[in-house]
Amino acid sequence: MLFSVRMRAAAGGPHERGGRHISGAERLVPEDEVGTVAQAMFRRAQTHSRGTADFIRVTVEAVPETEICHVPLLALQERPATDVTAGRQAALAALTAAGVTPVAAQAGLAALASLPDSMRGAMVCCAVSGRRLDALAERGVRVTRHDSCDSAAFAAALARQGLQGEHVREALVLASKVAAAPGMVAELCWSDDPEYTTGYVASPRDGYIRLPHCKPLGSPVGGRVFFVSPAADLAAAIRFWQEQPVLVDLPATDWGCSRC
Ligand code: WAQ
Ligand code: MG
Repeated sequence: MLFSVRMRAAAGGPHERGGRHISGAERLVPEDEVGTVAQAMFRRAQTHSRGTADFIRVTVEAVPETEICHVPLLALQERPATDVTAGRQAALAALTAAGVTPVAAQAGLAALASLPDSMRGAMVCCAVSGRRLDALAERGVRVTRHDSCDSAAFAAALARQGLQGEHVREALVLASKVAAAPGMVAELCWSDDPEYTTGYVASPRDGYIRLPHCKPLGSPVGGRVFFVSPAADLAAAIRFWQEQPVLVDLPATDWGCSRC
């Protein structure tokens, strides 16, 4: 049995009563790690750079191993960019290479860049027209119940590539789950943490592409856009993202996974 431990925090009351999103987190861990992980999430919500949360919900839910599906970790690469204009240009190029039309890529990027403040989830947009498809307003689609299959090996392997810190670890796992949904074409993301300006484009075709300078330093507005094929079964994809427990498998050769 594993346990989904997840957290969402807001300031000015709960999200559903208009509170401002501060922080969220997702893990899928054995029982003996639940206490430590839940406590770390609480501390993270309390000390976040987006502000002081006055609503913090930590949910713990048992997940039978038979319900868990495994998906592969996306391959990681990085593109250079020296400022926000170049970073966003690189994002558009990566989105179109992955199969999003230029008009949809432009529309999705503009929707993300013009959010008045961060959502707690992602917008789902058509990869051909760019039109928003989900009806979840400022909540968006919240991807839950996922983790890497071996957190220690994963962190160590990223550190060997010079990548430290929670942002890239969490984003690469989330993007690997997101990419595995039926009909998924590509994802665009940058953080809502004011000090973190690196974003990414991820896709089943080209993997996870890190992009420096996706937003100006100090901006508290970030988010995610999931571009899906017009032929996709949207309800099935949203069910997969929001409900399906997923462990992301590490390629055994490069990553030294002890479990798979
Ligand atoms: N499901 C759906 N959307 C989410 C989720 C989730 N579980 N978590 C966050 N988001 C959305 C939400 O709109 C947030 O405002 C936005 O994404 C940004 O979330 O390789 O830290 O957790 O170094 O701030 C990219 C790392 C880090 C790039 C992204 O996102 C790299 C990051 P954050
Ligand atoms: Mg954040």
